[in-house]
Amino acid sequence: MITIHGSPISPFVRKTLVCLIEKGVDYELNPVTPFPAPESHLKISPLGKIPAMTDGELAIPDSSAICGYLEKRYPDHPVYPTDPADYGRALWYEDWADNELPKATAALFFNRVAVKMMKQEPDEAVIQRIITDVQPPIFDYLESEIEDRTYLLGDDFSIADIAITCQFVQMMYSGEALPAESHPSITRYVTHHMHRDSFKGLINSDPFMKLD
Ligand SMILES: N[C@@H](CCC(=O)N[C@@H](CS)C(=O)NCC(=O)O)C(=O)O
Repeated sequence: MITIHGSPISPFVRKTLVCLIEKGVDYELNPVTPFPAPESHLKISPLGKIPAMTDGELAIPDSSAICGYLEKRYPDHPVYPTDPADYGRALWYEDWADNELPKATAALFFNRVAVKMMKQEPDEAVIQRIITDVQPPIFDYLESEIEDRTYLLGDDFSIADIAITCQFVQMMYSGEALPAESHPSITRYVTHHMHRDSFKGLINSDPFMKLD
């Protein structure tokens, strides 16, 4: 049985759970929080981050490594494109969504919500700087990539759509709405994907917002 070690409110854990659900693979969740990670978690996740995955004796940390493993292990219902060019672009979007987009999205959750879990006060100046300075260039890039598309790559839902939607869900968990006025393509695209059964079930299990 696949076990995902981490908290479901992490966008990176959510990415692995959406992959598992899309592929119809059973899993269990071992709730681990990383601030700080327990000693036992470091054995399967040397950087102390979540998620990590175990499958029997096998341990793999990092959401991208986990999703790559799941794709090879469970090739039915693929979430990575087979076309080489689309595959390369999918890896790029996944990396961008995991490393650049969070500066504009998950950073709001961290500074508004996670800090309180760590018994600290949110810094409103930091939050405003993210909204006014950090978000525009990042959102502008994504808006121009999405245009009128439903899927970033071809006609299929892929890891690119999963990784990007995960980060916007995290932003919404901070109480921030999607940028409907300034970035209508992002808003339409994220709204569409977060209503997929895989995303909706996970979102409605978390305590932050409810979808019909
Ligand atoms: N590249 C990693 C990022 C994982 C990550 O940063 N997870 C956060 C929680 S959302 C974490 O564990 N942070 C703890 C830390 O950085 O020490 C992945 O994709 O799994």
